[in-house]
Amino acid sequence: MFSDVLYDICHGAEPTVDSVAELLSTNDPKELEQLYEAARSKREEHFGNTVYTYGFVYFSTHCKNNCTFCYYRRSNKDLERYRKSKEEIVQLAGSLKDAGIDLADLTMGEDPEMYANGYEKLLDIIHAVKHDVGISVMASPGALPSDMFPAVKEAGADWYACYQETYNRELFAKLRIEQDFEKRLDQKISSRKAGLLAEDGMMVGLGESVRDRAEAILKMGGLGCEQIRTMTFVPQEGTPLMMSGTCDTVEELKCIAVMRILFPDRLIPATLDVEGIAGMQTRLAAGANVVTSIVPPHLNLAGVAQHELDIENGNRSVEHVFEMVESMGYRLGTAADYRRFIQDTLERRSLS
Ligand code: SAM
Ligand code: MD0
Ligand code: SF4
Repeated sequence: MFSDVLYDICHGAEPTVDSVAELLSTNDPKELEQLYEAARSKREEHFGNTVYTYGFVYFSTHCKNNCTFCYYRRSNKDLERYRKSKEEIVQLAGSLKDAGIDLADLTMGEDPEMYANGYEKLLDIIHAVKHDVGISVMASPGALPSDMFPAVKEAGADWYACYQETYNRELFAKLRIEQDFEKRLDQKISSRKAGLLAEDGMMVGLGESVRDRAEAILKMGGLGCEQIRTMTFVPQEGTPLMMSGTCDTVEELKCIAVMRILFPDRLIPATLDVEGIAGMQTRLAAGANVVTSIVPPHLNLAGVAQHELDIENGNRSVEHVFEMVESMGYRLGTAADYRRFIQDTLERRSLS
């Protein structure tokens, strides 16, 4: 029974793929509300009503990979790609910091130009944003050789993000074609060994089963990743999966809630990159505690899953997001709070 399983898991029973799948399978409105309520109460215990905010800086949309779900895959010739200069990136990150954003997520496709000469440009950009701007930094540059992580840390990154998308190896092979499951998995382990915090993520709506979702949640949390996420797949023009149907975002909300209940002390994003600003409230109500993919308007920056939605109209702007978060009764965590969270998390990790 759903409510027994929920009660047991909330009170410390060891979760299994079966019990997690049971929680993810409900569509009963009353049970869904119980699930979200339980997630909110776990969040409250660990984070109070504080919500952190991340700015998204997609600084190069060039990519050598060909992931079937992604708009920026190399075979998609329908888009104009861009690559921002270090100066532009520093300026962008500076404006995010001045506006009160807690972290700059420096994201790129697997751009060979950034990888050249021992990842020189990438490291230089991370260094400049951390040291010239002074904002917390997440690096999302794709899969790196494992001996690069000390250099990424040294350059000034706090986080390294690399999403497995699924822990079903057959499905992985169809999505992240020509990429190595083990190598991507090891990114989380090697980056944490080098002293970085790590983020893992799963996509929902790409043909995975409910058990696959349960397994991914258990794996991502089990690796110790300090931030875990889920995003609903948004079909992209010019890609092989363009015509695939869309998945109801309630599936993503259930995953958010279950992640929060199982791993209450982790950061969990409410992304603006799937449903824009309209989707923020439901994700926070399901237990998320970080708003990600805030993108300033008029700077020609793209999102990933929604490359345009709510950007130019300013709905993904800092001001708009802050106003809405506060009107929902949350407290915006300051950059100093956020740095303390990072510090405390690293200290706790070195003690354990
Ligand atoms: N290129 C790097 C990589 O793949 O690791 C970093 C950025 S990648 C663009 C960020 C993530 O966005 C992917 O790992 C995937 O989870 C998500 N994403 C990409 N396309 C998506 C889509 N169409 N719908 C939903 N999420 C998507
Ligand atoms: C987001 N669009 O936060 C971004 C992206 C990459 N680290 C994150 C998927 O939703
Ligand atoms: Fe490239 Fe990342 Fe898109 Fe894959 S998900 S095609 S690696 S930008």
